[in-house]
Amino acid sequence: MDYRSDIRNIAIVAHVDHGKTTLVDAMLKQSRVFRENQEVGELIMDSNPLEREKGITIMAKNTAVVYRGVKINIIDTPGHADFSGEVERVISMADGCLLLVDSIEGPMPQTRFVLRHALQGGLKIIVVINKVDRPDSRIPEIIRLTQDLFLELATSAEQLEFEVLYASAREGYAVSSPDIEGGDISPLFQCILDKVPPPQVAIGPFQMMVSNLDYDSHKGRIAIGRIWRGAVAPRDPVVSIGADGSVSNYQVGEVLTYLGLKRLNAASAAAGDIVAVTGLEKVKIGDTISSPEQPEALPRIEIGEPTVEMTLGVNTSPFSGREGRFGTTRQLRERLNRELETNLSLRVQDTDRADTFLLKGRGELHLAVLIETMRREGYEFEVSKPEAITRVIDGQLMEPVEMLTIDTREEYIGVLTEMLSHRQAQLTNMRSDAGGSVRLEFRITTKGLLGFRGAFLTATRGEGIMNTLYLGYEPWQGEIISTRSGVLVASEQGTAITYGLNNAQGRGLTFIEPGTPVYEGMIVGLNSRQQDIPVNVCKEKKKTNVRSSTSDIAVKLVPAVKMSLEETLDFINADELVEVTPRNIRLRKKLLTYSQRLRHARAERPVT
Ligand SMILES: Nc1nc2c(ncn2[C@@H]2O[C@H](COP(=O)(O)OP(=O)(O)OP(=O)(O)O)[C@@H](O)[C@H]2O)c(=O)[nH]1
Ligand SMILES: [Mg+2]
Repeated sequence: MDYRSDIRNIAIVAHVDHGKTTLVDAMLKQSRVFRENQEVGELIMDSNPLEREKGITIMAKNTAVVYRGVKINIIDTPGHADFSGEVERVISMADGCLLLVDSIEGPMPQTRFVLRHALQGGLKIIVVINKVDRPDSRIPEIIRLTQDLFLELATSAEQLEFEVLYASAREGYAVSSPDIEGGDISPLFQCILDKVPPPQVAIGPFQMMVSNLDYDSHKGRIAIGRIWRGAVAPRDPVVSIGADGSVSNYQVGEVLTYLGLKRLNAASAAAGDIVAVTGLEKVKIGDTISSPEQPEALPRIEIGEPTVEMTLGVNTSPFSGREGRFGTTRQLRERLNRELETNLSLRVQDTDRADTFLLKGRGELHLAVLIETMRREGYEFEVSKPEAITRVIDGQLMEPVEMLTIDTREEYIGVLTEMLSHRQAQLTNMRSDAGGSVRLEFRITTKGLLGFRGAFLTATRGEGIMNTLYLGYEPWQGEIISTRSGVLVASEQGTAITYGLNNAQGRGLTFIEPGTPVYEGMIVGLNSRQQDIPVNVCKEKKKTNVRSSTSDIAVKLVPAVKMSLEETLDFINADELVEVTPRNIRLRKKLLTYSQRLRHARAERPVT
């Protein structure tokens, strides 16, 4: 074994929003990878449009900077629990990691998840207490909580001795002690050089693990990963070894290395570096690329199992085919298969209906992001309510269980525990401080959590943060009865008008504006009773020759309740669907006509 003292490979991991991507901004800007006066903005690595809109990282990405002649390959990772698969996928490329901990929030559920993975992977960890510029920082307490977390998760005594830096990613500095005035980010670079071990390299024929894929219209498929042994150059003959051990022959096109936001052509690259190679048309994530002389597979990447599923099928609404560019079974299948190549924690299965697929993911957001991406690409389709994935283990029905952590104000404890008791949650821990803030921890089934986020935000009037951590499978705890009331269902096809909507508002809340085209069976509102109510929102006022009063002319409608895609997934019941097109998101009953629904309800009713 040898070392590459000119390289360090690090991953940046943390709970959501603790400042990973902002820290990468500071590292990029201060290592002068940009031209003078070049406008680069903020959250540079969050390059995907949905990432920019949501303000969160969804996909792990590579970049690199050079500090004092040493190249630091940096992997930015997502902190949201639904994208945990991304962390699992890329962590093996790194020898060290920066564990960011927010100086106010402290260690959170996902901090635990990523730290556990990093420790298991044997990574050297540098703790970065971030956002120390904030006046309400609780540094000594956060350090203590972080130490507790290490005590709980460390697999060896050595791992308990970790470096700590204090940083403001946003203001671009890091210091070794909270008493030191902030300057720039160089203490962080220096710490990485000093503490993260340089990559070990094996001597021998070329061997690389593919951890990511990219596409380029000119270059074709690009395989990204770390070289473990030997070296590679353009036009080298190589083989790729697939999951089933099958071997394919290729010739390398280009070899690219990272610098800032660019990928540079290299004459060759050697073990220890993270590179991108072209020319391997069918290679997959997890495959090993190696020299034909010694084709040996590296251990494959292990990704946690999905916990939530929903169906995605061809749009069967009366408006099908009007708004999307792609929507046939074949087009949907092709698109989903393409997604499987990079979205490792996603699963797609056929169902007993040829035009419907079963999608399995790591959470509602994981699936919602895929749906939103497809809709923007011009696809239309329908999806069902997300449900927790049950399994039968040793003859027993099991379901996923999660830890739910809530940070909020004391006054909401009552309403939250009441809501959660209906969702099969058990309070496991409660801590409050003198200022009236409280942290609650619950053990809850994944099915109990589905749809809770919206209710939580309403109940706490935005004064709460909730986070979840997947714990494992436990025996089935029984059905949860839906507490949602019935919906208002359009009884006729046509265009909604003010008069009809005003009538509907007599029965409940409405979801659509006048002028919206509707079809029979489309959900247009929510009522306060248990049953669904059919309403004719296209109904016009009977024409008479006499105007009875001026109030008839200017009916004032209550503004429509608008839901985001994620909210609609939370909202619908098992007998309902969300119709997704590039232009609209509609809710509908699975059975469109009243008589169909009635017949179905009669057939379902137990015989007495
Ligand atoms: N005050 C302050 N705010 C910061 C600092 N670092 C990041 N932020 C803010 O925290 C928010 C989240 O920052 P991101 O860099 O997107 O966090 P992240 O960890 O990459 O988030 P995910 O990738 O979604 O997990 C942004 O609004 C940042 O401006 C800091 O040092 N000080
Ligand atoms: Mg980020």
